Amino acid sequence: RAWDYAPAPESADHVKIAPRYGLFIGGKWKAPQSGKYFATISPSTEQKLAEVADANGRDVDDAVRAARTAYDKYWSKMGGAERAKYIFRIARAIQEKARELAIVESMDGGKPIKESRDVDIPLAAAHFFYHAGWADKLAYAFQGRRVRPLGVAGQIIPWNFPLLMAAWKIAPALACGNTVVLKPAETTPLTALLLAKIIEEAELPPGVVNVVTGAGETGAALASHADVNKVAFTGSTDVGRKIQRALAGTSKRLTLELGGKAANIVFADAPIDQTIEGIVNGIYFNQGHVCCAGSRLLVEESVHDLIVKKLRDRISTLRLGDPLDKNTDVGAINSKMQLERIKELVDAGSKEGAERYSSACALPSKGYWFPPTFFTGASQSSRIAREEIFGPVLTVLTFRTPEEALEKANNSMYGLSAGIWTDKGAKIFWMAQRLKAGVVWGNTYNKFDPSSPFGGYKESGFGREGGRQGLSAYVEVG
Ligand code: TXE
Repeated sequence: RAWDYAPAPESADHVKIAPRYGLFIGGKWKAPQSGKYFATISPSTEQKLAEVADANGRDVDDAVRAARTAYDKYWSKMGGAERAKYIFRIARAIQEKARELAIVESMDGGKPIKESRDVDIPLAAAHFFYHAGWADKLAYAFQGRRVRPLGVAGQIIPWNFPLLMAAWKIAPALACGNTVVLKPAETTPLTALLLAKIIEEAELPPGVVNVVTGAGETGAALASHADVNKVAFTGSTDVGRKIQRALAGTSKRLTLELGGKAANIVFADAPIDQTIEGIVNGIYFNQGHVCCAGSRLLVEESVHDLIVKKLRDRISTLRLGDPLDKNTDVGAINSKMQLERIKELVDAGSKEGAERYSSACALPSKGYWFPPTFFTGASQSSRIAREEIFGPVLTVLTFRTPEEALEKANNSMYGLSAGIWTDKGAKIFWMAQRLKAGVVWGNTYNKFDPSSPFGGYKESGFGREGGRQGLSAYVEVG
């Protein structure tokens, strides 16, 4: 495990977060041209962690120019084996700093340390290792065809898996010979900035990776910059649409990874206790801030009451609180704004007549918190059954036949992922063939691997990240 590599700090007191971070452009740390900084706070304490540069259009311009120069001068000229060495170095450095990265991730974003420690950081390292392996095998990956990089990639990422999303974006871009300007989310910029430090220490040629921090305007300036060849975005469906509109009529390549409302489908013959764990993991992992969260539970009618009872018992044992406590199961909601969104949809659920159950855990007085919650008796057309809540809130629906389960599961504007629980393998395959979802899990949930392509159908976006398919987003094949 990546965790085992890290000799360093035991607690937040040992982690060095600088009081202020500039922009990482052309291999140097620069002050923003406007002179403006914004605070990033810990959502579990509401304390300021650091000030972070607010990049404007001119900073974005500098970053894109640096990326272009690095592309022309170094990166596009380098052989794949040489690029691989740099990417391996980044992977190793993430492992060496795993503990520090995990702590900062949990402080800045609110997620439980056992998740950042065992999932986010090791997977981020794994993503760089995996793509380092492809860097000198691109011709093979595309059956001996001529493979060329695209140029400068503008990458905009969200706040739910800050370091992991940076890895998902940067690793394939570099492996394929592109250079990068990355814009992290404004509520969770710190681990992307620590990654920039790692990249600096790994001595990548200056400008191969640039990090510009800021809010939506910074992202918009990056996406629409004339000298960016490829835009990769993970975030809300609304912003995804805005980016699509901004790019219409340009020759830029685009991949979008947007929201979801995944069906987690439980048949009566499923192994019940394993399934309960899968349901809990599906929706309460990372406070439900997961685009592929199993947020619509479809249960075969005959086991509905049993599942609901067991779920109720199980969520009353989940420990909510300090993200840095390794016994914590449910951490803080990422931001005040996200907490408001969750509350609004939960209120709508109650108003629409669904029955709400929330675990009775005490909420800390400071910070942003929401207890693990589920709704029963909701109608298929209610807001809580259709809209992405992006919080620890599950909506339970029922079905009687596999056909009905399929029809309900596919009745969504989204199509990112789905889960199936049954003791019949054939049923899993039958459903998986027919589900309109990019990822389908059988008797498990939220399992990720860099070799598995991830991405959506319908309004969950287009393009794949990970696997050989993910490389296609960063190359011209001719
Ligand atoms: O996302 P935004 P928000 C969903 C989830 C959540 C909702 C809103 O349902 O409740 O979106 O979250 C940058 N041009 N997901 O408002 O705004 C922004 O700075 C370019 C699902 O936080 O989409 C950040 O870096 N960029 C999702 C990134 O976009 C812009 C993960 C994502 O923020 C921009 C996050 C613009 N005009 C939220 N405006 C998933 N798929 O996992 C903002 N940004």
